[in-house]
Amino acid sequence: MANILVTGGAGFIGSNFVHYLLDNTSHRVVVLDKMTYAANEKSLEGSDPERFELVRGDIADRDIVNSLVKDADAVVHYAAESHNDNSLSDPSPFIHTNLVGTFTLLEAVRAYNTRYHHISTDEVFGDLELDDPAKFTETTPYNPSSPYSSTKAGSDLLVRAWVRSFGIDATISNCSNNYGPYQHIEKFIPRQITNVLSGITPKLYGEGLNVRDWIHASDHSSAVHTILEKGAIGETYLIGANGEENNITVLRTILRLMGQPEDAFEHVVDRPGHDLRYAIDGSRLREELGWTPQFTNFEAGLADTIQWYTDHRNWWEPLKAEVEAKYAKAGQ
Ligand code: NAD
Ligand code: TDX
Repeated sequence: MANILVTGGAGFIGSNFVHYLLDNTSHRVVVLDKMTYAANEKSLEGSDPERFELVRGDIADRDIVNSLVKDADAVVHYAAESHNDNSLSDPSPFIHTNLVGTFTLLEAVRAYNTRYHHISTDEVFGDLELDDPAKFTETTPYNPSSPYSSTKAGSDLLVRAWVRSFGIDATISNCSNNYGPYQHIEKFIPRQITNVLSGITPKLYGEGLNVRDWIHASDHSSAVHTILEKGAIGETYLIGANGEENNITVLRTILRLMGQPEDAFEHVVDRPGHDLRYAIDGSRLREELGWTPQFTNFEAGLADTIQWYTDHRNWWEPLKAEVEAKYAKAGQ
């Protein structure tokens, strides 16, 4: 049994990972989370208090970070400002959390010689053309587009430098777009599901031809756990499940699964600088570490996710009016 410190464990992917660890290992889990607008304490309800603790605090706060890292056997770093649209309206929290926060954690794991796994995104590579057959690999050059993705790219480069200069025990993973339970309703899939459930017309940016490579959050968790246990120190692994779909197809599928006409949506103002396509070549993780995803049928995963939001109105309904008011101001 080990003590695992999970930053950002009250957010979407972090809370899925906490449930994964509690259900599949005997580890003790401490979550450090600032409880921003993106966090939800309800996402961690039911966690065994003998093996789980939630600490409210900022990853850029050196004292709290040092006190928790000192007692941890490993740190898995999910905490971030994560939404591209927010980074376009105010980049400053992205600099603070994604860059200064990551720096603070790196200094702590360096001081206490602690195993560190860094969670990142495929958006650090920029985007691919729609008609380009290429996919991102571990050697694709960094070319981020937005304030969000540039701060994630910067945080990855800090980790690489701390490995090279100070010899910290770190691994990095870059994952594609996640979907599943506990995702904030500002994001594409849960926004549209909860729009339908609230009687609001779903909103598609531009023509909706942009492609995202979808993976279920539960598969992301099993991949991170595999890397934590078997990954080579200093290495980067891309995580993906061959889930490429364009946005209009995803939206039509959601509408069909929810018993609505497939054209019951409206086109709204496009995202400035909108990345065209992301696609992950995840063969290294599969071949070297033997990981495979469980959710290989995207439509079945979407149906489960629709069911989860239908069954958990009390989780998202209090947030809905504020999220939609913010989008309405931007014409989205
Ligand atoms: P999220 O926005 O749902 O959750 C982020 C969590 O971090 C929240 O609980 C928030 O309170 C916490 N947090 C923010 N600032 C903090 C700070 N200064 N100190 C402590 N806690 C803080 O994000 P998510 O979608 O779950 O993403 C988690 C991680 O996964 C991020 O690093 C993100 O870049 C990465 N990622 C996300 C996706 C995706 O599709 N959502 C894909 C690949 C990688
Ligand atoms: O209402 C919407 N309508 C719409 O068409 C919203 C919110 C989004 N979109 C489009 C924009 C994107 O092409 O859907 C696609 C997905 O949008 P988001 O859910 O905002 O995700 P994305 O910008 O692709 O980034 C996500 O995946 C990579 C996560 O938010 C990041 O944290 C992660 O790094």
